[in-house]
Parts: sequence; C-alpha cells; structure tokens
Amino acid sequence: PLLLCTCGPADAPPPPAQVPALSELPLIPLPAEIRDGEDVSYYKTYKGEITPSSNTDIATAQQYLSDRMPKLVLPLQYSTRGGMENGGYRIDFEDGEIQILASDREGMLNAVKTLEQVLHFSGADAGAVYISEGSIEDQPRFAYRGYMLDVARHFFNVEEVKAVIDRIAAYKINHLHLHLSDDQGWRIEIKSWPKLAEIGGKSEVGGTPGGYYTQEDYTDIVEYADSRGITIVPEIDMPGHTNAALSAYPILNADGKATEPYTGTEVGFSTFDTDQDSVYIMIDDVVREIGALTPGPYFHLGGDESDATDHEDYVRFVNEVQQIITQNGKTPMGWDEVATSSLAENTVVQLWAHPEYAVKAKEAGNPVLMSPATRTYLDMQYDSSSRIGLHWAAYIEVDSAYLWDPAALAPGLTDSDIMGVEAPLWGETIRTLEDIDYLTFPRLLALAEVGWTPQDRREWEDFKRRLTAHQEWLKTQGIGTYATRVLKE
Ligand code: TNX
Repeated sequence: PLLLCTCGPADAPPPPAQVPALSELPLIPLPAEIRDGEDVSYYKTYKGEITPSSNTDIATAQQYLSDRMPKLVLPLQYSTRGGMENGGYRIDFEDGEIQILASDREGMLNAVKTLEQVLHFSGADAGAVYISEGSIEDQPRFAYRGYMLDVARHFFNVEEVKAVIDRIAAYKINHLHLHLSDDQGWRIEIKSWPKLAEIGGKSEVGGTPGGYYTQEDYTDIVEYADSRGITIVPEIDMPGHTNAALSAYPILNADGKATEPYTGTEVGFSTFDTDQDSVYIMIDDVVREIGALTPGPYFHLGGDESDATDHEDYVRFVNEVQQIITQNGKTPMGWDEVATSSLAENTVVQLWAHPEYAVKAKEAGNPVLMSPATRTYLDMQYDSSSRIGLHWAAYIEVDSAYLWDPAALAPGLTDSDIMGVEAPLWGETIRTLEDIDYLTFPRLLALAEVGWTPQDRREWEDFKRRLTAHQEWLKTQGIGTYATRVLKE
C-alpha cells in the first residue's frame, strides 16, 4: 500500500445520476474481460507527491501515471502476483480502493495505461470522482504490438520520436521499430564507420537537410521508450535500400565508386556488393555497435525490394547476415522476402506483401509478424482526398484498418504462429509531427485493438462508439486527428 486516502463516504458529495459501468467506459484496446460490480465508489483525488515504490516495476508504473496525469494522486494499491503472461494485469475497483495486480513491469504499465483511461473517462481530470465497482482482467492476444517509424526518408529528431513514443504507448503498443537507413539517409552514428552517418545522414527525400542520431541520442530514445513500456527494434535495411551507405563508402559498391546522394522516392535500384568481404565486416561492426546500445532482442535486417541484387546473391547475403546478427546475440527480423533464404532458427518474418512467404516461415517453424500493407500501412491515404500519403497498396479508412483478422491472412496460420501485429509509417510524404499524427491517428487505435483484443470481443459498432470518445480526448491533447468520415456514418 503506497498511498492511503482519508476520503470516504463521509465527505463524499452525492454521486451523479449516471456513473458509467466499467464495461461502458470507452476503453481502447478493449480489455479481454470486464466484470461490473453493483455499486459505485468515491475517490478523492488530490495534488501531491507520490512515494515511489521500492519495487522498480511498480515505481515505473507510478511514474508513468504521474507523468500522464500530473495533477492527480489517487489511493492505489499495487501488488505483484505471478501467472499473468505477456503483460497481463488485473485491476479491482472496490470499496473505495483501487488494487492493481500484475506479474511484472509490462503488466504494471499496461494496468496504469488502462487505469488512465478509466480515470479520464470517469471524469477524474476534474478532481474527485465516482467510479463503478468491478474488475478488469486483461492480457493481450499477441505479445508483440508494434509501430514502425521511417526516419530515413525524412529525419525526425529525438524530441519528435519521444512525442511519438508517448502517443503510441498509451494504446499499449510495446515495440517501436525504427527504420534507420534507406536510399535517402543513414540515421545512426557508427563509430567504426563514421561516414555512414556523417555523409549518409546529410540527405533526405526532397533535398532538405537530413540528420542522424548520435549514439547518445539513440540511447536516450531507447531509455525513454523503456520507461513507457516500449522496446526499440532497430532496422538497417539491406542489401537493397542502401544508397545512403553506398554514397558514404565506395568500397561497399560493386564498381568501387561512391554513388550520388538520393532524394527521390523510387525503390529497388541500389544494392551492396554481396561478394565483397568488407561489406560483411561493415555489417558486423554496425550490428555490434547498434546491438550493444539496444537492450531489446531484435535486429531487423530489412531485406525488402532488393530488385538490384541477383536472387542467388540475395539468398547468400541474407543467410550470412542472419548469422552475423545471431553471433552478435540478437534475433534477426526481416521483411517477408527473407523467407526465400534459409531462415535461421528464430528469424522473424514480417509479412507485408507476400502471404506465401509467411506460409514458408510457418513451415520452417519461424514466427510471423503481421504488417499487411493493405490494412496496417499508416502511410496509405485514408481516401483520395487525404492531404499526404501514398495509395499503392490501398486506401485505408479506419473501418478497413479495424475489420480484419491477423489469423486469416495466410493459409494455415493460426494465432500460435503469429508473434503480433505492426503498423508501419513509411516516411516519403511526412515531414512534421503533425503529418505523423494525421496519418497515425485515429487509425492506430484500430490496429492497437486488432493486436490486443480477442477477435470474438471486437465489434465495429462498439469500437466506433469508443473511438468517438478517444477522438475528442486526442483533440484536447493537441494530437490533431484526421476527421474520419466513418464516425459520422
Ligand atoms: C514499400 S514495404 C516499401 C518501402 C516504401 C513503402 C511505401 C516495404 C518493405 N518496402 O520502401 O517506403 O512501400 O509505402
């Protein structure tokens, strides 16, 4: 028990006519189970300092809640209890007490993320509050819920990335995949190959100045993400999508000449020289340096759209790079084409366009991450009137982002073959945080629920009702959300 409150029925004002039941609150993603009690409880909130728990998992959750709701201190009890997997948790609201139960830090954080929504939608921002009694017992459908930010096509600085982290963490996204290199830019300092960032980091789409993260910047992002319950997944895309590296070090190129910086938006024209020893030495250095700064288990090697690489060379290259990543203690991930190689034992195959490669992955016993371009690509326009975005895969309105089942994408794949769902935001048409927000919200809320909530609990009309409430809330937080037509229908 960390905070005790002297409030009670004695000094409680009469309850308002309507206190919504827990199950009526517009929670996103919808918890797996909500039980409504009979009564309502009164909580007096007050300004004050929290005494941090000596349990660091609990302290992280306390800090999260006080950062998010700085004006609010509530009587909360946190306890750890085993047996709650993948970030599962339970919250009991009873007799004027809020009890939080979880097995670990991820569960504690997920609990306070739900609690924040309960408090907000019960009106706690205004002070004292009535909350219906009952309990929420929750765990995710998939352990991995991801968001990808392409910082290579246009660079986003540390503050912008932190703002994105805050926004996505609230919806229980627990992985942030950073697309750190592409034809247009290399965005992370590598001490043993300094020109990658110094030269490769200068450009971006459209010819505006790019930028890169120093290793300290990257660590700052990793630590901030961790405090929000998010694991960073770094990606260095190869052997294609490599013009920025090729412009920095001629030795990586088959003709031994540095390429010109590239600021357009074509794909599929660049490749590392897959016969060159120095290419593999460089990759080993890059994986080792980034890996050492990355506490999470994954290293993403890209592997998509390598149209300028002979297929045989591609397969040999991807096999080799998976070994390099494994030897550096990381788990390889790659876009779905990597399934045409001999997959290493744990390599994660990220489906974006080719269900048949997801089937290959399953047959080889490898996990699949679901990012079908037609449903999850946040850089796709909502409709033909969207002010930014592309539409090569589809127009994706919010209903289309919601109404699909990750287990129905590739023949034979079931939940146990699927590690999770990730929503990629490619960066060709985005320059500002406002642009990120426009394409991300409210669509990400649909995808967050696809990844979290059991399929048979998801219902479009009910989601629409909850989304309407979040749309308002996001607006008051200054997160400009696209005025989706589906909420008016
Ligand atoms: C395809 S999806 C790409 C990216 C582009 C994106 C634009 C994938 C693995 N590669 O290089 O940015 O389309 O939507």
